[in-house]
Amino acid sequence: MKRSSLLSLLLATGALALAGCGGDGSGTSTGGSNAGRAASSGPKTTADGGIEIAMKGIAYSPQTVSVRVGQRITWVNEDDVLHDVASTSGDEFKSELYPKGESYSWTPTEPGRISYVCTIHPGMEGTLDVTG
Ligand SMILES: [Cu+2]
Repeated sequence: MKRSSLLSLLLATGALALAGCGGDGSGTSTGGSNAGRAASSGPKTTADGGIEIAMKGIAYSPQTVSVRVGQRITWVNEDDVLHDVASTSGDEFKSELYPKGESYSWTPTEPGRISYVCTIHPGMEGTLDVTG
């Protein structure tokens, strides 16, 4: 069992390197393979009224989310690599790195704008607009 977790770590590292090579788009190229995915279609709502943000393709989806104070936010890792969430301005939160299929939840307690990042993927950033 030790061996298979080492293998998945190696795979994750390889995927990360690939993503690093391809992920340099500056936003508005029309020929890009995943252009058009930038438009957010609104976050998923969970059964208890919380909000779900996917970590997919080395990005948060949707990238910017409006939430209310007290509304639980859950980040679900759908990638084959580890991700985390760590706020860089505004209210503070930080998760551990976690693998595909796992999630981290945090509930804002005050209004404000929060910027957050994945600490191992430069450019993987998100914003929460918390309203009272
Ligand atoms: Cu990440």
